[in-house]
Amino acid sequence: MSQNHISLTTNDAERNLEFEFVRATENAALNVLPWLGRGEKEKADAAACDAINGVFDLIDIRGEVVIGEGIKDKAPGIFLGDKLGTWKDGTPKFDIALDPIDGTSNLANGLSNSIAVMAASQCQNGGPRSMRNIPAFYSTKLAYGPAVVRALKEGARPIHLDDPLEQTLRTVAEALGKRVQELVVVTMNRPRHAHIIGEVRRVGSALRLISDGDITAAVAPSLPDSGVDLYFGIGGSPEGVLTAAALRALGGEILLRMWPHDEAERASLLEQMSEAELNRIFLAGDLVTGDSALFCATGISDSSLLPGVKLTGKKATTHSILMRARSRTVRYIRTVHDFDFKTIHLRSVHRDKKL
Ligand code: VTB
Repeated sequence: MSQNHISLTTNDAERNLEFEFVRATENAALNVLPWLGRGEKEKADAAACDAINGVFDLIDIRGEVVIGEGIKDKAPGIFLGDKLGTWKDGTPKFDIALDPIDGTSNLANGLSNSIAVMAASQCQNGGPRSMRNIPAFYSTKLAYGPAVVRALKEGARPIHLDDPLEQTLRTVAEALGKRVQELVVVTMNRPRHAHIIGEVRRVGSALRLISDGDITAAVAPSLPDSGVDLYFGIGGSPEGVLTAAALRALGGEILLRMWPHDEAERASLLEQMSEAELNRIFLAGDLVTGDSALFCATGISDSSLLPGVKLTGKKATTHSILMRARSRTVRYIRTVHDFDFKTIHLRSVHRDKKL
């Protein structure tokens, strides 16, 4: 047991409040169910945001959204700078990152791999941000699990984003005690990934192509039973920061570098930062910097991370994962909600809505 564990007390705000974050993602997952497969991305997103706000309206924290979603999809969302919680004087302060639905298109098409997801970091009033907002729309991301991290610490050949993929696959395979042909690599099915797809196939590792939702994919290699060994691809930058919060708690790693998608974006990023910063490779600890990091997600439709919501008559079962970097405790929470009694708290209705 580390000193860390011993110093935890019941006054630890992060430890007490983490369950409220799960209530929020559960509430979002339940509230978007009517939108599953209905082709209405924006309405689904709005329903998830309403439910997250609805739960936080009851919680005595001062939460500030430092990484939000919505702008990207031009959808209703919870935006950068939004406040979550009651903001009563003296209540604990958190930087919050969230993606009310990661995999909105999947959800709208009734496909698997959608989750409601949040990360938070307890911070000091007026202190520096504890989660870095990466301004590029997309980033290149490579994520692997704790066994690879250990092997690298013990002297395995370092992994670099620009290495030939075959070399990375061999390093990861060796770290995991597998043959490269036994590795499972996940990437999103996009034309921009043609070289990744081609290389993985040429080397002979198994490839799982997903349509959307790369947080589950990038967290999966850090979970023992996910069946995924490596995530590689170009996806959303905010999703990379959320992934980093999870990896801080799981001991995995992400390498992330901004990927301007055209010259105009590149020029606009270079107005905000130097070339060196644009080319910098961020690790999980650079993206989520404080010692406090919590991550939680609730499955909406089935993914490699979590089963989706199961409806049985007037009850629903949700599956969530909740973890904290300080304790590295990972909880899988299976919750049965009884709609005859359950209240779905929403901000939009000043009174609570019963299903
Ligand atoms: C990425 C990925 C997300 O949307 O942002 C993707 O990180 C958008 O990529 O998880 P495209 O522009 O190529 O469609 C998600 O898959 C879902 O928000």
